[in-house]
Amino acid sequence: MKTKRQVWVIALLAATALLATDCKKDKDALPFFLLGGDEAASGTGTTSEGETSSGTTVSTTNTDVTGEGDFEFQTTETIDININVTDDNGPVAGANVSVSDTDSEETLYQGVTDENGNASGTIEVTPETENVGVTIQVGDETIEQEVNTDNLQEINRSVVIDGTANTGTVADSDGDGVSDENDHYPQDASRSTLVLVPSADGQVVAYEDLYPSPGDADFNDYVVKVNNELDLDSSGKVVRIRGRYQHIARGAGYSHTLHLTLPGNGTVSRSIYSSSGSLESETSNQGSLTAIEIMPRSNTTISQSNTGTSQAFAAGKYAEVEIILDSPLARNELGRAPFDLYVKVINTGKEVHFPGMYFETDGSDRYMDSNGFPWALSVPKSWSWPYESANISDAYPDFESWYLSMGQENRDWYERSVEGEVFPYVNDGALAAYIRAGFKNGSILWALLAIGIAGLFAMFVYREKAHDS
Ligand SMILES: [Ca+2]
Ligand SMILES: [Ca+2]
Ligand SMILES: [Ca+2]
Repeated sequence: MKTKRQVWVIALLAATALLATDCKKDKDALPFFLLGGDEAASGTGTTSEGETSSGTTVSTTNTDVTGEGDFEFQTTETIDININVTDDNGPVAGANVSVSDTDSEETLYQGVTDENGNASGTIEVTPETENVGVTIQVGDETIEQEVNTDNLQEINRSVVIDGTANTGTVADSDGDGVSDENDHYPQDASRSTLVLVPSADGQVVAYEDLYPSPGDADFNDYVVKVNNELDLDSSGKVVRIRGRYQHIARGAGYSHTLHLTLPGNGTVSRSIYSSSGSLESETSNQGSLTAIEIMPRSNTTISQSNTGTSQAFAAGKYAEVEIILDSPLARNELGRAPFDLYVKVINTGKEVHFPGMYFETDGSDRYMDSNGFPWALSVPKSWSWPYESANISDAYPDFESWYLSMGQENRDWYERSVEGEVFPYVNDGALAAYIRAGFKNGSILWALLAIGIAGLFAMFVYREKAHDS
């Protein structure tokens, strides 16, 4: 019996270990060989040979740049893209370059090479995105490369096609250079690509409102669920920005308005809806994109705080905003989603922004306290904020190591909360999405398989035991 019991214990341990290894993109957990691109950081690059979909030889010089990015408490990262395509005749114009998440298959960037054979832009990824696929389409030939995003700053690839690239003719109804097949707006030459930032699941943005005094760090004073999408033109520049902003918690005595500042000028259309979806107001303005009001006073946009232990979640009002830019903007001029989204505290007259945007004359960050702590935080997908007065470090045990390591450790800290410390916002929809993502990357499948094996062993041991007695 002793040996069988040992086998049973090993099976249970194996199952537990498999269940515990669902911590994606924790850089310490990555084997060394996946941390590619180190040699590229020297600037000399590495060249490798490959083939297009139809067997033409292609050589790619890789000068990708890796390193730690600026830490701005925003959990997502931006990566610049620079692709150059040439063949025996020199630069190849009109090649379609796209970048997508290899797991979710969401499009992160698309642009067409110019007369110098260059396509450039910026992508934004959450800790969920481990690898991106770079696809270059020239006529009916396709070149595909997969890149690991860990600590990646830039994807720089020079692609040389052997012989003459067949640019062929493809259907392009609006003539913007992006084929109908790849064009999200096939009848609109000003737009080609739709990108959901930081991903299709949006993000939760939380503010502390006692600035410049440190707050109680419960990150529930003003909480908003944000979904942003961008329209890119055929060169990969941003031409429109849309956002849906829903007020979801107000654990505060103060009242606030929510604002957005973007570079340049444009036309802003805003609709405000009740929590049940009936249209309450519609406005449209043309001009500077500084201090756009996204949501009116917070004491009128939600019916309860959603921070008390006896409350069930009740959603607040939401705004749908579309901004049509007067001139296209490079994606990296916008920064990370939700961009410069901030609250204005009516009672104190102070604004509360993310760190990394505004600096004092001595170079210090206006929105980072002396302990390196922020007043604003953004988390991908759904997130349950702490109950009133519950410190975020107590509610999320890995939060502290994440911020003390400047975002290098426990990048998925927000997925592990302490029961009884956080308000139950994460709903069935978000959980179902998480399980679907788990099935897609196989981690949940493996865990279920392990539970199954452990169960079989348990049954076996039980039957043996029954047999023995
Ligand atoms: Ca087109
Ligand atoms: Ca188009
Ligand atoms: Ca609070």
